This record gives sequence, C-alpha cells and structure tokens, in this order.
Amino acid sequence: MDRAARVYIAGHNGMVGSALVRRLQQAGYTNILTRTRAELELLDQAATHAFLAQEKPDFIFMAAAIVGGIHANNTLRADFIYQNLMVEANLIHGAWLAGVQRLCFLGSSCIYPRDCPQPIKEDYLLTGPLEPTNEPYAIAKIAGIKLCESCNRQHGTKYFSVMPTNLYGANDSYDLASSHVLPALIRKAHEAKQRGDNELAVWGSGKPMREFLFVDDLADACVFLMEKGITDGFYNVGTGKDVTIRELAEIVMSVVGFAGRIVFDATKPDGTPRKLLDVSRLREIGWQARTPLREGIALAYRDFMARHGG
Ligand code: GFB
Repeated sequence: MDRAARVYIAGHNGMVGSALVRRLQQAGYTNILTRTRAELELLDQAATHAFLAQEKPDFIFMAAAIVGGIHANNTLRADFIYQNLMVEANLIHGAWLAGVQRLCFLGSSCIYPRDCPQPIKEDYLLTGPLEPTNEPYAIAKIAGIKLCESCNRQHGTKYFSVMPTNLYGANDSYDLASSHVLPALIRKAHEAKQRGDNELAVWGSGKPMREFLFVDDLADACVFLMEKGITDGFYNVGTGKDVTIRELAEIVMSVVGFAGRIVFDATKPDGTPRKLLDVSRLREIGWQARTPLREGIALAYRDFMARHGG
C-alpha cells in the first residue's frame, strides 16, 4: 500500500481507532483522514455518504461502533443493535457508492455460537445460537460481515473483516457500569488499594474463560492484512491463549499492587463460558500477537494512571 494512500479511520478517538492511527503513523502513512463525531455523525446516512463521495478514501478502517462490556450489552440492547447496524449500513454501502475499493470491517469474537467447539474457527459462524447477553450486538456485527461479503459478490469490491477477541489497552473505557472486565478490574483494584480495602468485588463466578489481546497488536494485524492486499473473508485475531476471570483478577491485582481477597458477586452474569479463538488462519499468512498479557496489563495500568490516576 502506497504510504500516500488516503486512509480513513472511522472512530479514530476510540480505543481501536486511536491504536490504528498510531500504527499507521508509525508505518509512515501521511494521508490519514479522521472526523470527530461533531464533524461527521455516522448515524446520518446523507452526511456519511456526502463525506465519502467528497473525500474518496483509498482505504477505510471501520473502528466506529457502540461497544461495551457484558452489562452494557445486556441492558442497552436496542442501542447496540440499532446504532451498529446503521453505522455499518451507512459506511459500507456509502463506501461502495463512492467507489471505495478497499475496506476493513472490525467485528468481535461474540459473533460465534455460544457453545461452539474451542478454539473457535472462522467456519463456525452461523452454526448455532448466540450468547444471550450480547446477541443484539453480535447480530449487528454478523450483518457487517455479510454486508462486506455481499458487496464483494454483487459489486466486486474488496472488503474484508477482522474478528478480535476481548481487547484492552490505551484509551479504554473505565466506566464501571459499561466497561469490559479488564479495565474494570484495573480501576477497582487501584481504588481498593487507595482506600486500603481488603476485598475486591469480581462479577459472576470467576470461572468463565476469556482471551485478551493488547489493542496495539490488533492494529498491527489490521495494517498487516491491509498491506498484504486481503480482499475478502474474515480473520480471527487473538493470542491463542485464555485465562479464567479469577486468574485475570489475580494478575491485575499483582500488577496494581493490591493484595486483598477476591469476593465473587453472583448477582452479575457470567456470559459465555469460553470464547478462545483459533488464530491459525492469520498465523498461516505470517502474523501473530506479540504482547504477553502481564506486560500488556502493566502498559494499560500506566495509561489508566496517566488519564485517571491520582
Ligand atoms: O468483559 P466482559 O464485560 O464481557 O465480561 P464479555 C467478561 C467476564 O468478566 C464476565 C466478568 O464473566 C463478567 O461477569 N467480570 C468480573 C466483569 N468482574 C467484572 C467487572 O467488574 N466488569 C465487567 N464488565 N465484567 C463482551 C460482549 O462479553 O465482550 C461484547 O458483551 C463483546 O459483545 C466483548 O464481544 C468483547 O466477554 O462477557
């Protein structure tokens, strides 16, 4: 990919979008297009189509989405399906109308059936029922994959998708009501340490298993696929390793330096028991994750301290 190519990053202020900006700048891309939400409302079809027709990017990364942890997914169900479907429809259809040939759509590992075999291969999509706590979000993300695939089949575009596992890193959300487990535990452990508590509340049973990918590794994978000239289909992006939520809490506590007791809150849902991605499709074409979990958590904690610490 020419370093002067016009690359539009939808959602550049979010955790994934900002990691993509960092990665592209580091690789020497000089024509990165961004718009804040105040400048361009992606829920507005006319505004989105006009922007794409005017700017005609060579490549689009679709990192704009309404996202959140298990509680936000489970309670803001209408927002999660409606807003994600609208943004995807406006951007993907608008990209085709504007003659944008290449695009990378960002999905999520929750698109796969709740009880599918582990590790999860890309081929398991649409082979069984979804996890109920995030079904509306997953349906919207599956629609995004299918919009890309269908646009390729009917119109000859070259749109592909990536399915990251649970992400964490710089610019994550630390709002305890809507965040994912890893940033929530960083914040809770930090505040517990500051208060001198002797307990840390962890939702659910602590038994579910999750795989965590440092967001800069995801950005690296996306740019790798763009530069490789991938034109269709979708790729799992993960580390290939998972931990229980209890193990995760223990690592976070040790990084933060909080030595209290873990107390499980059974009134909160566990969600899917396990979702470990099979990452062999991506490994076979030459990419694998680099950041070990403990090292990534230390970097995330440093980012938390810089933005919210005290
Ligand atoms: O990260 P998380 O919110 O989302 O929760 P999912 C993962 C697990 O951590 C669940 C437990 O079993 C939670 O009950 N957990 C423990 C906590 N303590 C906490 C806490 O303080 N906060 C949170 N949030 N969880 C989301 C999906 O599922 O993952 C999305 O809803 C998306 O659609 C995203 O796919 C990556 O991993 O369960």
